[in-house]
Amino acid sequence: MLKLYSYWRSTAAYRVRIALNLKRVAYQMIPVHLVKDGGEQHKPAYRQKNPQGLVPLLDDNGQLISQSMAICEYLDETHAGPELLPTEPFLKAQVRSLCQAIACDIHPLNNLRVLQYLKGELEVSDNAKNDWYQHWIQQGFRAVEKQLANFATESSFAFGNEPTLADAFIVAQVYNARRFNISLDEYPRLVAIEQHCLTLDAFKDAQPESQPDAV
Ligand SMILES: N[C@@H](CCC(=O)N[C@@H](CS)C(=O)NCC(=O)O)C(=O)O
Repeated sequence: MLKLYSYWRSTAAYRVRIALNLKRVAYQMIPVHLVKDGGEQHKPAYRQKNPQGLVPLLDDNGQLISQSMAICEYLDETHAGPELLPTEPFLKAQVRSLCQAIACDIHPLNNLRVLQYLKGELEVSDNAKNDWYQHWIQQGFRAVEKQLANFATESSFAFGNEPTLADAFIVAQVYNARRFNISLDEYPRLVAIEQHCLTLDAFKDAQPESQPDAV
């Protein structure tokens, strides 16, 4: 059975849990506590598996895959079921473009280790750290909201009539923004997609608070 190294509050692991559920793939979840005792992701046993010291990490019968986008695409290619990346090239490019806007340009700036570095080594105040978080989320969300608006569709999903990786990445990142009390008033499309997706079991069951390691 597939194993997923995950942490309940990890935005990147949340994306993969949604993808696994959408594909209806059974998996064993192995919790990696990112905070306790300085973070299990830094322990040699985990670093051996993922030298980046980040979750998620997928173990497919001993074959290890890091990076949520790579894992999601691997799952899509190796399992039957609904396509998480559309076949039509333009639509597929739109999905990848939105996922990368989130995974490459928004999320890394607000990752745990970045916030810890700001607070620790650089000794910035809590207010300055929160300003940093808000600045990058809002700049990123404004662009993504516009990108979605430019893609005229009647669908409740980001692109096309079925959920794709774009929806998984949006739902996880909006969860993260809510956690940090970011106002979402400027992003009606992002919120509408999130609310619609969260009516579906695949998304609901992947929610952080539903995970066995949630505290
Ligand atoms: N680009 C990576 C990001 C992975 C990542 O940043 N994971 C975070 C949790 S969301 C993490 O493990 N953080 C641990 C740390 O910052 O020490 C992906 O998409 O998988």
